[in-house]
Amino acid sequence: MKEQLEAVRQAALAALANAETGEQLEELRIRFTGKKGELTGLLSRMGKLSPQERPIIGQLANEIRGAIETELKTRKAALEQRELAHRLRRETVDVTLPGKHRQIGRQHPLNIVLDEIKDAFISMGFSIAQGPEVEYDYYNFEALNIPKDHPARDTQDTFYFSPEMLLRSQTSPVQIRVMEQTRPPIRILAPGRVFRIDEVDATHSPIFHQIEGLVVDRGITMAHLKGALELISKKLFGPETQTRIRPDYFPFTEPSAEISITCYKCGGKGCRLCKNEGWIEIGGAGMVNPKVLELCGIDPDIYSGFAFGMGLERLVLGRYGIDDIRLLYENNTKFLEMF
Ligand code: 2NL
Repeated sequence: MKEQLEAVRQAALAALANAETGEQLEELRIRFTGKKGELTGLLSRMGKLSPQERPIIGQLANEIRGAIETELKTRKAALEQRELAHRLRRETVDVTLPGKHRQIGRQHPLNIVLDEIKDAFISMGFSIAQGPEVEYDYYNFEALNIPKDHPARDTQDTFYFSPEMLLRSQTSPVQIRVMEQTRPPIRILAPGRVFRIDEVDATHSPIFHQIEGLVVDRGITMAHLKGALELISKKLFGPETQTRIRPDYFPFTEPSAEISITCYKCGGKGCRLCKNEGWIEIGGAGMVNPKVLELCGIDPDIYSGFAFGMGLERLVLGRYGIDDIRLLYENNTKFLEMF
């Protein structure tokens, strides 16, 4: 029995010395000192021993159990220590390595200018209005006093889905919808994508952006229109900028005007950009045609309004001196990084 116990001690200590993982240690613990382990197995046969031998063997068995348990603990601590050292080495941060370059996106020039315009109008009490890009012929033309046989329809080559439905060719339908649904006072800015059949070239794209504005209240006059345009022009192009309105024609406004500002390149002296005019046209405007107000359920005897429309791309091209509209849609990062 004594030899058998010693054999267990030898086997256990040798196996423990070779154990490489926590799981292996746990297996060995069960195998040698567990309830059904080798040591317990031997001790269960102690009943067969003589009364003289029993205490001696019992003491030896306890000593061996103690030795195995101590070795288990020592080995476990050593393995944990080794694992920790390993992890520390593996997770060391080399603070001398160069940082990873992350390319950060930036705002598109169309959005830079659009945000400035929105902010300027919001500061004058306007709200931003939106509407569908797929529109009814009624909202895009009819309600704007452009009847089916009106010449204005020839000049606007529109994408039609059916005789009733189309891709909006301006953002005016957004404002028609607002006028139908709200009672004055109305002060809205309607920026958005619009669509016209056009060949792509340096100055044309079938998809582009328009910004329209509308104010309807009692006593609104052309002076309010001029004031709003002056303010936005100075904010966008600098405090020296002057604004000019001259007669024009749109079916949805009466009277109608074209809007120009002093050339932001030469300041009005005349240069290549403004074709020696000193002025650059930025859009059109006018007093909302009383027929349009009436169609929207607003009494033109009580209310009047002004409206204007500008092309966003033209403003952006001029502002940054970009000579090709296609650059705005290609999303070439070398180009976009310049803003
Ligand atoms: C331009 C000219 C303009 C409007 C748009 C408008 C909208 C409603 C009623 C009356 Cl709901 N008018 N919009 C008025 C005058 C001119 O746009 O050259 N746009 C690029």
